[in-house]
Amino acid sequence: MKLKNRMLGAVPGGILVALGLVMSSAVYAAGSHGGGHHDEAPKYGKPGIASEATRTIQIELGDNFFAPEKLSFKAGETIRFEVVNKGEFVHEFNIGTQLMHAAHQKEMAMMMEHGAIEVDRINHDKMKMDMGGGHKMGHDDPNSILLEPGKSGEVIWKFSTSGSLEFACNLPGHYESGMVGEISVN
Ligand SMILES: [Cu+2]
Repeated sequence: MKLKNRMLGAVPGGILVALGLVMSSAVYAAGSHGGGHHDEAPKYGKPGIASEATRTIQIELGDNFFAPEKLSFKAGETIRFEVVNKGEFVHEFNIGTQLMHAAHQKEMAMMMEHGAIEVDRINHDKMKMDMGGGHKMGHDDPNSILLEPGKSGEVIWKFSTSGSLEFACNLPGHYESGMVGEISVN
């Protein structure tokens, strides 16, 4: 609703929104969204099945940190992450490679520009906005969870191959200010 008003009412706002849409289409076309995830998939595992989880790990999200900051798993292990946001800002827990996080940071910045994610809340209506080509603004990736303050959720992940990964929060500025941790898979 707000967005519609902005586009109709304020010309500069409308131009900014239009630019944002063009930029996001370019990102999708370059394959740094869906394509990128799939290309990197063998490096980082795949969504796990709850009944196969061998361990439950609790992850606390704060402003702006993770506790714990280091995780270590065996290749082939399925882990259930219980994630709770104890901070006052929206945070995410996202498992991936550095490259994937860098790509996701651009998407998160775009979501904030459009008001789909605010500093302390998620705007679920704007998350449903169609960005063209069937891509919704908000996407439900199985390797991540986005949480408002006080909320909790889970990620079930199977770590298939050995190597090093990162868990990160890709909201603007959070990764840089310390919301990144190490995952070593042996
Ligand atoms: Cu964060």
